[in-house]
Amino acid sequence: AIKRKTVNRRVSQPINSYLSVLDRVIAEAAAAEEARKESDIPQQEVTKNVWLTKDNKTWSLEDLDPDTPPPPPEKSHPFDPSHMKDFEDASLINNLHEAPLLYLLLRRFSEHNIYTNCSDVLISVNPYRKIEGMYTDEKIKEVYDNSTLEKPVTLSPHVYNIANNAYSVMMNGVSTRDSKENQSVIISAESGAGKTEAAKQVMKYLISASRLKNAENASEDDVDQIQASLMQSNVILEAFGNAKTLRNDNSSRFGKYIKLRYDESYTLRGAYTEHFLLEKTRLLQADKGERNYHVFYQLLAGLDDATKESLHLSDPADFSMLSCGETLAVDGIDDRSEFELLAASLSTIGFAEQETSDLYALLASLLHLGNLTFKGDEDGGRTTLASNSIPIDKLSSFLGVGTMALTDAVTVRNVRSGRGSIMSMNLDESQSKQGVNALIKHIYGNLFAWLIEKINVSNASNAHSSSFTSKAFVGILDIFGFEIMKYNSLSQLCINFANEKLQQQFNQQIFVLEKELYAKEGIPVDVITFRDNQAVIDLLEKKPAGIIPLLEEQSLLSRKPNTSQLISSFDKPHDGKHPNYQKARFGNDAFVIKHFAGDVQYSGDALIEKNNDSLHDDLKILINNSTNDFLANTSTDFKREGKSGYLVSVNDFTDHDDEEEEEDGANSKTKLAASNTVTSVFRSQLSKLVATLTSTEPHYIKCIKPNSSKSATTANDELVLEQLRYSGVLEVVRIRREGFPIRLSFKEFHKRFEILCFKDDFPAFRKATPADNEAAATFICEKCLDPNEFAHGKTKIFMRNGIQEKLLSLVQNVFKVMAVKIQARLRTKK
Ligand code: AOV
Ligand code: MG
Repeated sequence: AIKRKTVNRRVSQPINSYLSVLDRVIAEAAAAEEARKESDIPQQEVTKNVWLTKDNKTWSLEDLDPDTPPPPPEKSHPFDPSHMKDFEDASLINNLHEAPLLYLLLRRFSEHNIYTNCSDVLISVNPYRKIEGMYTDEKIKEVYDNSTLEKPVTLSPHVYNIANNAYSVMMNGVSTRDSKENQSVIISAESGAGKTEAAKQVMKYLISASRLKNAENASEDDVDQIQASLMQSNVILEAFGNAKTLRNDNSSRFGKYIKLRYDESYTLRGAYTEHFLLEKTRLLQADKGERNYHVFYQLLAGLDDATKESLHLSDPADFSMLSCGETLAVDGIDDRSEFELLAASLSTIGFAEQETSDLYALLASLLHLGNLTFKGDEDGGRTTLASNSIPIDKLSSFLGVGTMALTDAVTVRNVRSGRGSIMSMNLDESQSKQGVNALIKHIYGNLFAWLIEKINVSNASNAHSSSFTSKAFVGILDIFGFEIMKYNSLSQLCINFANEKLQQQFNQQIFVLEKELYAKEGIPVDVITFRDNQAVIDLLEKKPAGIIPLLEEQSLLSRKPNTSQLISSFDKPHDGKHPNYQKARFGNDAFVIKHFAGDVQYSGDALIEKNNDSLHDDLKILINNSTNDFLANTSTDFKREGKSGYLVSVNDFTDHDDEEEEEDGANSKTKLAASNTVTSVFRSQLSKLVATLTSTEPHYIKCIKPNSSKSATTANDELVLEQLRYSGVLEVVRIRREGFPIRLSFKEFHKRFEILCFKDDFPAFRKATPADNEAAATFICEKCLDPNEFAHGKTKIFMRNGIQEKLLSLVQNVFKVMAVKIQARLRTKK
C-alpha cells in the first residue's frame, strides 16, 4: 500500500472524503494483513467496500457491518483495491471513475510525477516549477534509443514518449493497426495548463530525433537551421499573439497547428503554421490586470528615442489601448530585451530593414488610432475627431490616406439605397468610435495573418534544401480547451464548438483502441457501444436550423440586431425538441447548450455585433486606396474584394452556402459577405483542421492545471476534476465502462477470488483444485456468474460493471461461514 504524500489541498467535500476514506482503508488493510499473518486465513486482497454515490454528494462506507447493503450499482461507483495502487497508466485501474483518477494524478503530482498515461492519452499536470532532469538531451536520447530497440521497454510516461510515438508511427506504422503516415499531436486544455510548453517540448523532441536519426548524414546543418528558424518564428508569434492575462503571464491568444514536414528519409525539412481565432477584442479592451499584445509594450520599451519621436510614441500610459488593463509591466518580463529578440528574429526570418520599420510604424498608427476621440455635433452635423498623441494629418500620412478621407471614412457612412443612389449619413460619436475600433481589429488581424504567411515562407524550406518534396508531417495542435465562464459569448461558442468537434474525433479514436484490445483478447467487439456527440454538433452547425447558421443569417440580415429576436429564432426549432438545447431559465436574451463537458449558458447580447466582423464599406475603400504599400500588402483581404466599392447591399443577400471554399473573390459577392462573419471564417478553418486531423494518426496530450495560483505545492480537487471532465478523459473512462470495464489477468483473478473455489462445498469445506490460474478463473466464473456477466479473453477475465462486487459479496459470505468454522475449530482445539 502506498502512502499519500501531503499536497496542500483545497478541500472539496465528496472527493476529499473519498480520499480520506481511502487513506483509512489503506491503514486498515495493513493492520488486517498483520492480523492475517497470525492466523491461517488464506491471503486476501483488501476487499473493503467504499462507495461514491454518483450524485457526488454523499459517501457511504460499508466497512464495519457486512450486512449493510451497498448502494445500488446504478447510483454508485464502487471501490476497488486497484484504486490504491500507483499505476503509471490510469487505465489499469479497475472500476475507474473520477475519484480514483483524481487520487492517482494528485498523488503523482505531489511526488513530481507530472505525467500519467490513461490508455494512449498522456495527462500532464502543470508542475509550476522546473523539474530537474525532465527535459534534458539525455532524456531525449533515452527515449529515442529505446524506440530503436527491437523490443522497446515501456518507459515512464513523458511528453517525449508521445512525440516519439508520433515520429515512429510516421516512419514505421503500427503493426496492429492500419495507421496513417501523417501524425497529429493534439494538445488541448484550459488557459495556463501548459499546452504551449508541451507543444514546445514535442517540437524539441522531434527536432532532436531527426538529428539523432541522421547523425551520420550531412543534413544536420539543415535541421539546425530549421530549429533556429522555428525558434525565431516562435518569438514573433508570441510577441504578436501572446499577452499577459490573469491566468497566464504569457497566454497564447490564438490557436495554432504547426506541421513539421519531413522528406523521403524522414529528415525534418520545414514547418508550416496555421492559426485560429486570434482574440482581437484584446486590442481595444483588456480586463483589469491584463495587457494588450506583448509587441506594443516591447515596441515602446525598445525603440530608440529618435524613432519613437518620429512615430510620436511615448509611454504605454499615454495610449488607451495599452493602459486600459491598468497593467503596464509584468514581473519577470523584460519588454526591452524581448524587443531586441523580436528585432533579431524579424531580421533572420527575412524582414528587410524597410519592412521592419514599416511594421513598427503600422503598430504605432494602431496605437494612435486607439487614442482618437470623437465629439458629436448636437444638430446632427459632422462628428469631429481629435487625438492627444498625434496630429490627425500626421496619422493620415502614416496610413497613406488623405486627412479628409480618413475623417470622412470614420464619421460618415454612405449607404446605397434600393434604387442604386447613394445616401450619406453622419455617424454619431459612438458609431464613429466603433468604426475606428473595427479598423484597428482588422488591420491587426490581417497583419497577424500576413506575419504567419511570411514565417511560413521562411520555414517552408531552407537554403540547403530548397527543393524537397514533403513526404509526411507531424502536426502539433495547441488549442484552447472547453470554457465555461460566468459570461459566455461568441468566443466561448466558437471554442466550445471546436472542442465538441475535437471530442468527437477523440472518442472515435479511443473507441477504436478499445475495440482493438477486445479483438486482441478474442472477445466480440459489439459489446461496447459508442455514444457520439453528433447531436450537439448538429445542433450547433447543421443547416438550416443550427445555432451557428441561424446566427450567421441574422448577422447578415438584420441592420438593427435584435437579441430577443435572435434567441427566439433559436428557441423555435429547438426548445423542448432538441435534447441538447434549453431555454435560459430567466429572461429571453440567453440560451443553454448541453455540451459533453457540461451545460453552458450563452448570452445572446451583442452576439450578432460580435459576429459581424466586417468593416463597413467606407473603411474598406479607405484602406484599399491607401498609398502605404505595407498596409496595402498586409491587407490583401480587402484587395480581394476589389475597388468597385459597395460590396453587397444586405438586401441582396439571399442564400449562402459557405461550405465550399471561396477561392476567387470576384465570382460571388454574396458569398463574400457571408464568409465575413467570425463564425463562418472559424467554421471553415475548423472544418479544414478537422479534415487534416482525420487524415492523420492522432496522439493526445491533456494538460491539467492543479490550482489557480500558479503554485507548485497546492492542488484544488474541484478545479482538477472539472478539467478532467472538460478534457474528455472521463469519456475514455466511460467508454471503458460500457463494455467489460474490469479486466483481471487469470493470475490476479485467481488470487483475488481463490476462496470462491470453496463455494459449493462449504459444509464439507473441500477445495476444488483446478490445474492453473486460467482453469481456476474459469471454474469460479462458471460457478458464480451468469454467462453474460463476464467474457473469457486470451489472458484475462473481463467483467461487466458491478460484477466484481457480486463476487466480492460472495467472498464475504464465504468468509463469514469460514470464520464461524475457524472459531469452532479453535474452540475445540482449546
Ligand atoms: P497554456 O499554453 O496552456 O496557456 P503555458 O504552456 O503557457 O500554458 O504554461 C503556463 C505556465 O506554466 C508556463 O509559463 C510555465 O511557467 C508553467 N509550465 C507549464 N508547463 C510546464 C512544465 N512542463 N514544466 C514547468 N513549468 C511549466 V494559454 O496559452 O494561457 O491557454 O492561452
Ligand atoms: Mg499557450
